[in-house]
Amino acid sequence: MKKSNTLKGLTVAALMVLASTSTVTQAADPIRIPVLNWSSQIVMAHVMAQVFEEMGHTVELVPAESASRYEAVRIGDLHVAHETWESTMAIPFYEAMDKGGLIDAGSHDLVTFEEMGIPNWVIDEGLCPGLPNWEALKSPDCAKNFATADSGGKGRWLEGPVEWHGDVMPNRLKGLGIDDLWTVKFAGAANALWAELDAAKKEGRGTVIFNWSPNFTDAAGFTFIDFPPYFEGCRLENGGTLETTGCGSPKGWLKKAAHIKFPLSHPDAYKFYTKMSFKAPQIGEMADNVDSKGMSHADAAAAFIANHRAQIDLWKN
Ligand code: TMO
Repeated sequence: MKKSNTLKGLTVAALMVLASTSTVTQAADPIRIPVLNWSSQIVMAHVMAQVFEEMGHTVELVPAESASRYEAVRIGDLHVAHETWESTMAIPFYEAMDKGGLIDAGSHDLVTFEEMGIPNWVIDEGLCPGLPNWEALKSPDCAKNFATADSGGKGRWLEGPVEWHGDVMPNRLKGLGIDDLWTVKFAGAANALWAELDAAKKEGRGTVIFNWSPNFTDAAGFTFIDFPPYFEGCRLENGGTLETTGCGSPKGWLKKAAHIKFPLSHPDAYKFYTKMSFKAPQIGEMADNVDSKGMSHADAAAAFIANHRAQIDLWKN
């Protein structure tokens, strides 16, 4: 009995050393969260950072790029990829999982869509009769209402940054046989898409931009164009042909990826991460705090946490 008590005492002492060691380890090994270039992703990064700090962790917000961040998660340079959009990120996500080192930490509670579209006033003002059906874009009278100084007389589609989807949209125009009337320009960052909405409205010209849902524009009057239906492999970059690559975008999930060792290195943070599951209006709110209300990303995150404190606290337990 005495021996076992001593052992018990030793075990407790050992556990206390372990506990203090693991606290030191946490301080030395910050949780690394990627920061990309659209508002909800950045605000959610700050939400997680602020919550993890409340839990006693240190956090690093790491500038990252959309596709290559999955390899960074795989090898542990990043711990998470908290906004993984099926339509545009499923392939690098599954490739990293296949190589080993990246795990699926669950999905947010919503359906995603990423597509070219128009603000509703473009339809209301009759700048391209027949929209949102894509066939309206075959009309030269429509296309000319969407020309800009840099579009060579063609109608312009303003895509997101080229690193988001590469040639998907230029190939879409070719696949639809309307690349003689329309051309794609790439925005430098998401901000340029919202600036384009304002500029086109001021100039009274049509505009087609890449956009997504959930986003702050869900509440602001924006319509996605109806393209031929998506099917698995229709895009040129997924093995499709010129005949099929005119297909539109799929509806999809919004997943959370994690480095395989995150559950072991930061168990409580990982547990929060697996429970954290936002709904569409919450993603819209994160974006709206920045893109409509003009808050900094950190302030937008703090406001979001304050507005959803009970939910956040539930996920922390
Ligand atoms: C990945 N995004 C939401 C910008 O389309």
